[in-house]
Amino acid sequence: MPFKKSFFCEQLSRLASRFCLMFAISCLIPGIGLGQSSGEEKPKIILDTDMGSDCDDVGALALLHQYARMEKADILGVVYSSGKVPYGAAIVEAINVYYGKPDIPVGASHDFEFGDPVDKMLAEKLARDTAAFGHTRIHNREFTEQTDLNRRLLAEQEDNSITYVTIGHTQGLYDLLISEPDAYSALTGRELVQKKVKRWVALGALNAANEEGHLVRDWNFFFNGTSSYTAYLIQHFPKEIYLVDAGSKVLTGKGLQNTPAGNIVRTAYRDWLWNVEKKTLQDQRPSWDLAAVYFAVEGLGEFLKAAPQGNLEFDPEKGCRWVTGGNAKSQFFISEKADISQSFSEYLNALIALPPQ
Ligand SMILES: [Ca+2]
Repeated sequence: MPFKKSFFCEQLSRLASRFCLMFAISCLIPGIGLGQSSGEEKPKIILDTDMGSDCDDVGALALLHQYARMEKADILGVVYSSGKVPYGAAIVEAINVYYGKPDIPVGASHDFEFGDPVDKMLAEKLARDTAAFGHTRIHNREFTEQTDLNRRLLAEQEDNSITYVTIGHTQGLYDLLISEPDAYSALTGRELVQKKVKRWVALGALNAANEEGHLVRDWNFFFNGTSSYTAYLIQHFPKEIYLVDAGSKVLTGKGLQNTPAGNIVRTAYRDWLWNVEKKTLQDQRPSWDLAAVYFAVEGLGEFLKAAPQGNLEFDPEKGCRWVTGGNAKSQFFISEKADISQSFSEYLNALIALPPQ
């Protein structure tokens, strides 16, 4: 029975290599750094995304699912805080289905005038393809309104326990912060955040710690009408803020090449790469949002470092910059260590290539 024997050997070899990869990755995860302390429980995360505008959000959610699978993080919920392309929440649901977690709460912006107007990764096409990806909802309006979901999630959690991660616009978190008491909580948004949120991790303020002290404007904090919301948050957010400036030279995509054709993460990467840059998975692309999720779960780990103590100077019109000095310890600026782009890229590619369950 040569066929059966070789088939069995192939399966065994495949399982062994998967086990080795998982083992190698769990050994690689250093676990603790700035943002987490030794003995601290795994982070409970709300992920606030603008996927559709870009696809590294898709990789970031895939990465977060793998952390959850390894019991390194809990996913409390995901918020899609864009409305002009009202199909990102469906992609979130499809990714959750792929990873065997269809019941993770998903909220969405019901403001259809806000966000990036360009659907760069064919989000509408993917959202409508429920037959391929197994999700059930298509349009943002079919999902819980984002502030309703955020307030419910916060009200349900223990005090000082939530890591709120923005890898897109800042309007969703702003809306939460200025929200009024409701059926979920008698607290205002500010009181609720003060009580329940532990830290805000933001992919934003890219290159703000430049040596020349130039004011800079990055996509998440300044574009698509976000700068006034960001300015309010930088000034009024009542808990620690971690600004992550990492991932621009950390390329991902290759790791998805051998994942199943039904993997929506692979499909979204492939479509974005081709539509925007006429490139393929082999060519890869930057990984800003994955770097933010990495920091939210692992802290500084092997690849990141913290800038000297300071705070973010923020002008909604002119830009922002990291100003070193002062005694305030509520804001932190996180960037890449030198010469880690290749190893960070391999690390992230290996994680997002892992099977869903
Ligand atoms: Ca994003």
